[in-house]
Amino acid sequence: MAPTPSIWELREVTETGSTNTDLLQAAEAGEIAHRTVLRTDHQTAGRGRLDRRWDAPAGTNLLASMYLDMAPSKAVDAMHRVGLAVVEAVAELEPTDSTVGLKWPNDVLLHGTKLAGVLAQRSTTASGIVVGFGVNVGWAPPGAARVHDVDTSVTPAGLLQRVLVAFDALPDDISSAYRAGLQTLGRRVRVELPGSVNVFGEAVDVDANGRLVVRLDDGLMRVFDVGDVVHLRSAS
Ligand code: BT5
Repeated sequence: MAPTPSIWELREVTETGSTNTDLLQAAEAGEIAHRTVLRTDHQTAGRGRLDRRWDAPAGTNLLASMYLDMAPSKAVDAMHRVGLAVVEAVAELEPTDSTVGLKWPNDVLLHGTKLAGVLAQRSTTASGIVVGFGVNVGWAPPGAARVHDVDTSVTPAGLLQRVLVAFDALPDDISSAYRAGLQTLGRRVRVELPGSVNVFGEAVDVDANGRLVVRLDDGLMRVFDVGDVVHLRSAS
């Protein structure tokens, strides 16, 4: 029988390579159920997008992944849900929640700097989606934010509970919530593309597939499904 929506199967380990990799392997071995969450205190090979690294000293930050047994076409929706859940969980801590938001495609920003990253991965052999999230709680690298900047009482395990509750409280259709939380819209941006190509313009929309629509400086409208965005000054 499928678990009821409020049930998460929570697994915790002291150290591992990457919680995303672990859940992908478990999915491929048929060993996990929908809504399994793995949290660790330390990753020795934490992954970002495009094979970049995700760093955190042992015991300082929230490092977790969830396995969702849903169609691959839902991967973008699932990734957006996790980003929004982190935004909601952190906004609850702060009196001025407008300072927490998203940068396309799915970074969580606190006071304009990166607080959390989300990495969605699909197995080539198993069904379902793994969505990992790293939230800086007690430590952040230079130029990034951490939850302890606004609330020093938060623990990684406590924040995970808040994120899961916020995830379950999201509506079925999150498109308007995602757009409302996306601080990229209306901003002048630099989009850094693979191959060290940069383009400049105004981020005007997100389409139904989660792609960013940018009006480039030459007036051309272009959509991006990959790339790193840098927020420049406000476009207005
Ligand atoms: C991300 O990638 O932002 C996705 C990060 C997902 C991490 C979680 S942790 C649990 C789960 N298991 C994993 O193995 N991964 C997921 P990206 O947008 O590519 O950002 C990576 C870049 O952010 C790096 O190249 C660094 O420049 C920077 N970075 C690394 N660690 C950081 C941190 N703790 N805070 C802010 N920036 C960081």
